[in-house]
Amino acid sequence: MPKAALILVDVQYDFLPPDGALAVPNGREILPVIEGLLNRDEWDWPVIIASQDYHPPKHISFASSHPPHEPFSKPSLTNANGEEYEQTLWPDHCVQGTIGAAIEKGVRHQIKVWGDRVKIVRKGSNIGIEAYSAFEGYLTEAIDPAEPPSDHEPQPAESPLTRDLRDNGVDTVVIVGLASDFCVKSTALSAIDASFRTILVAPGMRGISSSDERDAWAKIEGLGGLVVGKEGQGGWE
Ligand code: VGL
Ligand code: ZN
Repeated sequence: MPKAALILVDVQYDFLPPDGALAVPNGREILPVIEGLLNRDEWDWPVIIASQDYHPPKHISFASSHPPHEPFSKPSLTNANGEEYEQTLWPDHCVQGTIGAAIEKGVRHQIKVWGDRVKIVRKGSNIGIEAYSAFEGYLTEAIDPAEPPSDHEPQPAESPLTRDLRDNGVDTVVIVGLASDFCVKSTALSAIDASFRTILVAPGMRGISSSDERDAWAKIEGLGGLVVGKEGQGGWE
């Protein structure tokens, strides 16, 4: 029997309309899909991971940290090793300790029912490093947005999430969340790279750009991942 973990990527107020700082179009439409996946009578997840984009103020991905660059521009920046790379700049979002960084309340309440099967993964907490994938984050028990920010350690070579999933005998991950073209995509690519059987539930995600969402799905499928429920095909249950 496959043992599948559910990964809820960044279902946080700043990615949700109407008020999110980086609201993903139609992002709220994923909430009932997630509610269905969290229905204990139908599913029995041994592990549920909820990731949280969790930036300090003045994070490197914020346009406000690079005047005069504007949000959604893609300037080339220089990393700590002196190499140039392209960084998409965002409005300030998911700042540690703010409501925008909090996981949406309904999801928070629904996952609580699963007790210690649930773990939170926080990422993007290093001020100088962008981190889209949940596999780049660190595990925490904290779920309340009022929790003080954690001053996390540098990451070990193996992703803490990979290790935790393997320790729990997980071989398959089912991924939903926001945004399909950034953090969901990156999380799926990490999962494939770490040899997990990787399944994306299309109705449970939305992209910042729907054409980029399509490209992301094609890339993931090309690497052996599965995207179920595209174009209202249904049948993913
Ligand atoms: C995300 C842009 C910046 C995401 C996070 O969750 O997809 N996108 N930070
Ligand atoms: Zn971010």
